[in-house]
Amino acid sequence: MDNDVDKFYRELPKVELHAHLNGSVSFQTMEKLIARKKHLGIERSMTAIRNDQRRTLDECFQVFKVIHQLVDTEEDILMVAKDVIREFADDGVRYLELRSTPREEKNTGLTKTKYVETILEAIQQCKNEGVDIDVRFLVAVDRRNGTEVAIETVKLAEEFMLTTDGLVVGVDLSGDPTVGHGRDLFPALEKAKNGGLKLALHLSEVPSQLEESELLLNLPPDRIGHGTFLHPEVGGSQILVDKVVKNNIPLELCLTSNVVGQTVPCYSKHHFQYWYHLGHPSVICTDDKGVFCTDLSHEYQLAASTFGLSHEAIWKLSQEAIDCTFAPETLKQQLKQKWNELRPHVCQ
Ligand code: 6MZ
Repeated sequence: MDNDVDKFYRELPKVELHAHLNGSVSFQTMEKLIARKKHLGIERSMTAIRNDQRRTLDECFQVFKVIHQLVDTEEDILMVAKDVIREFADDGVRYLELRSTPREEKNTGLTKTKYVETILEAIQQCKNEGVDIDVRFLVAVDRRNGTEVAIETVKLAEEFMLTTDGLVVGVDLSGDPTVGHGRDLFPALEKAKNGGLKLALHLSEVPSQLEESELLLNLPPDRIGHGTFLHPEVGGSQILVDKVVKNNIPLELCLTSNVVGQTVPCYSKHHFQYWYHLGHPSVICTDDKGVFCTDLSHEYQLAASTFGLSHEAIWKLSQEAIDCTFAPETLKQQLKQKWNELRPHVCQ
């Protein structure tokens, strides 16, 4: 990670809305996992991509497979989730929506229910330990696994939403965008929405998903992950943009991830520019801070330096992200108050 981040961005209170748990595992945590599982022969270089390197999206997805080998017990998940939450808090993140794909591992006896329970336990433990961050959880549907798994995952999310006093707030749709089609997942996502779960969907992360994006926008989702190829200038369409704007659906934008994964050619051509200038709600996020060797302060600084944004504009961006969260209204108000209290110190 680039430690060369100005004090302003570190101290800026931040909201993180797009963070995949296993993609967010830091160097330090990875060392602990590798030491626990020496027999796997996994080296550090196989679990992260330096942010000055470039990879195909497919190569990025190979990295997740390696990380999943290292994180396959309840003990691992508890450690990883607690470390990730503490690291976001240390980086000035005051509200975090973490997402992860429930996995079962026959070898270790891990079940999907236990997987989610363990992450919720990590959130609770961090809270009890006084870590200064509010955390909510999104249950991830991996698009590669098709209709039945999607329905099963949504059921799991619904059960947890009803029993966890608001910790589970929604469902994410993610996974390799070149595999599977949204039409097969539509019924599950619709069921989630009707059941009161919020929807954060990866949309148009790669080109040629126009038809899928148009279909999924009819749900409509509550937030969009990436949305890289929605607008006409990159092969998307005005119809898609109009739908997003009409429904006021915030975008979760991850600069480093998109440039390293080469879905965007360079920082200055990132679609943040397009949506920000439309005045559309756009939230800066990390995606996979461990894999892409970044953190949220760095991403804000990157947005500022690339697009010439003042501290005032960055403050506004971070504050407006509060309204894009899936937090209840009372918590949104508390967060806004926290931002107001911190402002004189951060913007002095
Ligand atoms: C789509 C992504 C992603 O769920 O095991 N994931 N899905 N696009 C991306 N852009 C780079 N980055 C991560 O975290 C890892 C999983 O998150 C999804 C993939 O399904 C990946 O396997 P969890 O915690």
